[in-house]
Amino acid sequence: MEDRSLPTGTTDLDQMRSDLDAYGYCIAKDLLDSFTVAAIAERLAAQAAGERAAELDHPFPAEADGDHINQWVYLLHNKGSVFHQLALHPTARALATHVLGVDHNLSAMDSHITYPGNKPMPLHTDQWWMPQPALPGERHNRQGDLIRGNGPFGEPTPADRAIAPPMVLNFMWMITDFTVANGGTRVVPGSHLSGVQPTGEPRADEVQPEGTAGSALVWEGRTWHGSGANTSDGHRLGLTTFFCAPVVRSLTNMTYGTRPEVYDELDDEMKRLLGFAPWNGYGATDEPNAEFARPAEETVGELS
Ligand SMILES: O=C(O)CCC(=O)C(=O)O
Repeated sequence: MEDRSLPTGTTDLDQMRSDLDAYGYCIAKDLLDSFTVAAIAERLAAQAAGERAAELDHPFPAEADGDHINQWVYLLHNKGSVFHQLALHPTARALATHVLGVDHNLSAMDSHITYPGNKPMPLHTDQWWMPQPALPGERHNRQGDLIRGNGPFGEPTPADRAIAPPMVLNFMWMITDFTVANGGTRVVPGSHLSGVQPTGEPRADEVQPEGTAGSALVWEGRTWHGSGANTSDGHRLGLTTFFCAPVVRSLTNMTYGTRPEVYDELDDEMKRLLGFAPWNGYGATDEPNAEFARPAEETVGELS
């Protein structure tokens, strides 16, 4: 029987915020109209097919060892201006602001396409790299020594000591319907408050929220999650606008990876999201207070 106390699809922003706070995820319903969904689906499917045909496709997400079936399409902002509206969408930005603060960046904008016969992803969090808080006198974890998949492990129940805050937010757009059958994302409700990492194994307490194309499943960086097995006869188009706090290194190298002809067409807000604007001096090139970092060819080189 459906647990009515868990988040269900909503168009109410306050409900989304409170679901994120209480459960670590929410379902934002009906954000895109059917014409927009169709335009995005068409561009994405064509891009994915093109990358497969050119043998430039990426079947191996870091979290899903040995999955030769699913496909990731990276750096979508280079692959069609139709995708930009997703990163700039007011609901995505409002929830990124709720969790990360007014200043946040786009860490990645990728698609994860689950095809029939795939393997489900092991449960993981998107901020396995975040050190645990340490009490005075306790030895801290050195951030640069942390390794994906190395824990600390535990149960997804509320911690009895301080835990780290969320530093990233994953906004997974459903470009097709997300169903249990086609590999919709699994999440473990409440796991964001545990302060520990999942071992990767499936769990009895995971849930797999379903939603219609044009909606989004949103989870914060500490929430245990992973994609599902696609047992259907169709593909699932998922598109993630993944946001991070401004001092966090982005998952995809957005500034180096932005194609010059795409950069020339970006508006200032998209440039800021992609990390071209310094944040309190971080991310600057030669002028910490410049509105936007200057590209290498405009910076000062060796002088005498
Ligand atoms: O594709 C999915 O359903 C989940 C993707 C995921 O786990 C991730 O982006 O971290």
